[in-house]
Amino acid sequence: MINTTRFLENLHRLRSFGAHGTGVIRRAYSEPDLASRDWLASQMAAAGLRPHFDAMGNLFGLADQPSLLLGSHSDSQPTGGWLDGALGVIAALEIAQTAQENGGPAISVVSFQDEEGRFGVTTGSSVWSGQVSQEKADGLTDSDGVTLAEARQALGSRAQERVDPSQFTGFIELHIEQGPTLDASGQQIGVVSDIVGIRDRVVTLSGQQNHAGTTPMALRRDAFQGLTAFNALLNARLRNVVTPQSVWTIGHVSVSPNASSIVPGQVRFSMQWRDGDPERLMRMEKVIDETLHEVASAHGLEIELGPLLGLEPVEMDNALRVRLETGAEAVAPGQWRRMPSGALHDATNVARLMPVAMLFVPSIDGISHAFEEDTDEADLVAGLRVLAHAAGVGI
Ligand code: HGY
Ligand code: MN
Ligand code: MN
Repeated sequence: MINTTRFLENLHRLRSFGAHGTGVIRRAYSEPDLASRDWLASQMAAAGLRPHFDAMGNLFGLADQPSLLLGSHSDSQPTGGWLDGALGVIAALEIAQTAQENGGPAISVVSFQDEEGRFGVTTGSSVWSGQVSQEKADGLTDSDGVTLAEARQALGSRAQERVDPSQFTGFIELHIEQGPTLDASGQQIGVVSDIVGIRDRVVTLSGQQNHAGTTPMALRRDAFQGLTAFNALLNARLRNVVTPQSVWTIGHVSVSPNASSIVPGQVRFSMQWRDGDPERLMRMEKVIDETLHEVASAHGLEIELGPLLGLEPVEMDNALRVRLETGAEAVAPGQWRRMPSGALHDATNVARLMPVAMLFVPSIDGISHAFEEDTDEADLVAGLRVLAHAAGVGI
């Protein structure tokens, strides 16, 4: 029998690593991230699985025969919520533990590393799936200029060889929705139809740092003014090529030298956009590039573009999705829907290797990537039960 008390206790235990108010600060490779992974490894061993870290720090709990793989990630955003990723990992652990107690079926568990993109986009599963080579990923930097190669040295002797994906028959990821749809409709479960695609790159605009009192406005090459002009123009122009599902975000900005009496000489910012249609992603890219060049020329700025990172939209596997839908109807009759995912997930990368499917539970007020992120306990347990159904583990 699924033990919901043990499941909720373990979810709160994982929350204690890097706890910050109601949320967590557990960036990939940080001390709380590695401490939580060591704890997870001990829990995997207690569930009869063989814990195994690969060179990226992806942590697998391996069954000793071919198995379904369940899980998600346990790293967090710089200021993250307690359920993003954690729910899928702890639910997987509970189902593996129950399967061990029931004498089967074989279930393996994973917590991928750096899903939250300290170094890019879903970095750990990108490397495991072959989407990005280890060598290329190692050159990626975080917003402080630390390379992935440097950061992953913190794994020390944990790091071992790549896990062979051919031992897994499929992958199912339980996650919070992170948006408003289920909460607003009062439904308990979302069965994912497809996951949107994403593009993400760092842009640097460079002008001339100068005195804020003596430099006439007309002579300035102010990088921050360039960024604000770019943002306003981009918002106006993208509206011609997008749908209500398209999103774009400038989420990280670093102004240099960031002093009140200095005309900013440089601004470095993240430019991210997402959509379910690969062609629209390309059209958005074209608008972004043209607008950048136009603004740079008008403000006397130089442009430097970081590598364009991205993942294509993917559809979920039909057979696994139907297993989740059958489970959803059993656990929450009439209280579930099929829906796309606007958030990125490791499942996108894993789909290169095996059939994948995902399910969501509601996020209260649709809030995520924030300390306030939360989900009703009844919904957390409903998600666990649907996952158990789909995995064929007695509930
Ligand atoms: O940003 C995302 O969609 C994911 O939470 N990493
Ligand atoms: Mn997540
Ligand atoms: Mn996230």
